[in-house]
Order: sequence, then structure tokens, then C-alpha cells
Amino acid sequence: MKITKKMSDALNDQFAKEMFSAYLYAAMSADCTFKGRKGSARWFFLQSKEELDHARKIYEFLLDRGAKPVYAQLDKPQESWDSLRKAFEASLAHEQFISDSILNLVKTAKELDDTPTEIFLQWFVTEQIEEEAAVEDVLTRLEQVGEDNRGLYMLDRELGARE
Ligand code: OFO
Repeated sequence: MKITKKMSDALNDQFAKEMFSAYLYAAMSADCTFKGRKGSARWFFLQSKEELDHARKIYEFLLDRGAKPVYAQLDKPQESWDSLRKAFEASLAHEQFISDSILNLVKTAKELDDTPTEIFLQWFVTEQIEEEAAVEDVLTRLEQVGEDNRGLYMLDRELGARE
């Protein structure tokens, strides 16, 4: 079932957004490593890897539907965040942006009567719920810890236990 140009262009835009997500989280990981937050660095590094998997799913779907994945030029991500809390707030804002983008893709697939793409996107809709919830959970814990250095140290260690 060959895909329309409009749908493949929209999916290629999403492919670029997922690649940027990987780039953004890699930058957050580097910033945390530099500042001695090794646990958070690991958390963001694993998140970056997950984003590459998201991009890969779109890459494979495009090829399966007879369209070519295109590697777009990516923006330079921010390179430093004032605090762990600021980094996770930026992460939540980014995930909300990605969720909106996925929902717009679903709309486009519906308008084009493209059922395979609509079904393919269901995984991303569910994934976005999980991603937003995971970041919100970290933000709640950061709020509880406040400026307490020992609490921040413990939380950083916990984040480093992410599988
Ligand atoms: Fe963070 O979910 Fe993809 O982009």
C-alpha cells in the first residue's frame, strides 16, 4: 500500500523531530555528566537511545510503504541548563510538543483515509502518554527534594538506576 506524498512528508518531519529529540537528550546527558550528575546523565543518555528507536520505527515504516526516509538538517540543541529541574522542565515541554505533533499526524492520516499510518501511529500515542508521565514523575520528586543537596544526590542515584 503506497503512501501519499503528503503523508510521507509529514512522517519525514516527525522523523526529524525524533532525531532532534535524541540530539536534545544527548546534550542534556553531556551537561549532566559535565556537572557531576552521573545518574541523570545516564537517564538522559538512555532517553536519547529511545528517541533513536522512535526515529528508526518511522524510518522502517516509510521504507515499507515505498517512501524514502530523509535526513534533515537538525537545529543545535541548548547546551546547558541552570539546574536539573530546568532540564526536566525543558524535557516535559519538548515531550508535550512531540505529543501534539503525533496527534496532528493522526489527524492527517484520518483526513487522507490512510488506515495503515493511523494504526502505526497508535504506538506513538501510547508512548507519548508514558514519556510525559515519566518526566512528570521526576519533576514531582525534584519538587519534593527542593534545594536539599543530599536529596538531590539520592535522586540522581535513583535516576541512574534506569534500565
Ligand atoms: Fe520523547 O518521544 Fe519520541 O520524540
